[in-house]
Amino acid sequence: MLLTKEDNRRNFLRLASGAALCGRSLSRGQSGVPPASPPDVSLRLGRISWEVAPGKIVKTTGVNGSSPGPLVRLKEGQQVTIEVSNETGAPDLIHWHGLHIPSAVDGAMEEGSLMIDPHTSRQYSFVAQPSGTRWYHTHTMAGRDLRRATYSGEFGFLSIDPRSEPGVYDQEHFLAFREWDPYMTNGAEGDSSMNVAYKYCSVNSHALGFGEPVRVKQGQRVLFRMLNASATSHRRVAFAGHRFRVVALDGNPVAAPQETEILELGAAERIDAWVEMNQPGVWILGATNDRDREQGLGIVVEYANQNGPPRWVTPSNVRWDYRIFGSAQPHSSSQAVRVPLVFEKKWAGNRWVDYWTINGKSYPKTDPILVKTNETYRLIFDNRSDEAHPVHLHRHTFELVEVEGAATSGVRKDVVVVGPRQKMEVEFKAANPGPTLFHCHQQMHMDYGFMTLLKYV
Ligand SMILES: [Cu+2]
Repeated sequence: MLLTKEDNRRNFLRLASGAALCGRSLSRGQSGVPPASPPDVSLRLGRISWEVAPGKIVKTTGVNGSSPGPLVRLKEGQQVTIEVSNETGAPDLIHWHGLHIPSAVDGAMEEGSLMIDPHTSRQYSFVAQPSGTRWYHTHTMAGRDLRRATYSGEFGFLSIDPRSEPGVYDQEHFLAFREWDPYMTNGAEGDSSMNVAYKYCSVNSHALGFGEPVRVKQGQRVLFRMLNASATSHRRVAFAGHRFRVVALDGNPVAAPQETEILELGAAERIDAWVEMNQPGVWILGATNDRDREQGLGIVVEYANQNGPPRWVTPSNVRWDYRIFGSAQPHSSSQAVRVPLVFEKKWAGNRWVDYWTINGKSYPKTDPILVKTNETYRLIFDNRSDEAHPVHLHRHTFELVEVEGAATSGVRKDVVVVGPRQKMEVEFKAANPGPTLFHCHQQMHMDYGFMTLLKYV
């Protein structure tokens, strides 16, 4: 999806006119029933196949014939109706990730959103908020069926433009980091539990060097809106010859924008970063891990009038730390109700998938987190496992307030990676009544117990 702002607008308009046609055809034959108002956007889930890399065909399910699906571009505060039709052959539904919307349309069955039966459609109507880089994805369960859930290609960007457009960039590109053709494997280093590996990687729908490059001109400021759309993998990303200026995490502007050499994204995390194009050449923006990059996880950035093979420069080993984007001023919220959440792994046995627990219990037996409207809560994450967990809270935005004992503020997110054996604290205001899912976004962790519900009482 390498589009300039103008292209995006055109793309969105095309989408909207297609949607209107679809809405009319649906009301046909229902005499006596007033036709539903036509949706603003129509998304069709169905089988797709395409050449991700030379000679490598991926077969999966996607949206409107591709993966990622179309960019859905909305205006903050806009009332929108999105129709999703399901031609995947199995019950499905779509979650609008990072939005503050009612449980019934959030797109998680655990919250009460309805499944879309095969060969039927459903409309999701909501007010688009808050502004920022959001995304949509299927929210089904996969278990060991790696054709399902976030292993599939059923996702796309959802970008909500702020009421006041800051737009101080020359180009905007949406980049989704992805893997394809998942398969079950034994974990590494004597760990005999089952895990997931992949055959190919891509940025958007093509492997490194196979799709269209990002074409830039010297002196341009280019905004990259990046998403780790992986079901299970954590990513470190660099742009050879350049540095990123990180301006937003999970779509939310950070207190202290910073220049960085490396970006790190857990599953479902987003980073908005500018790059000043001041190193003419042909370069690779991609995974720092050589094997992942060789499998396709990267994209070529080509300056005008430059040619030759794209260059990669091995970056330093600098550590990723959310706190550099925050303010050192501690968050002043002594009123927050503390909610301790301990994450542990239960080894299930050789060639079995491990179970995950929150405070000793696996979903659906986990204890719900009870909240009162307009009170502030501090979730205290205590990861007692050796794996990182990108934990996600639906329908709310939280603020990081403590990372490994150090206070911070001004970094607002909806997914945060709690590192191995790490402690982290976040706060949020319970201001969106309705059942709310909290879970690890690593699909295999989520499917095997790492989930609970937050309930307004
Ligand atoms: Cu996890």
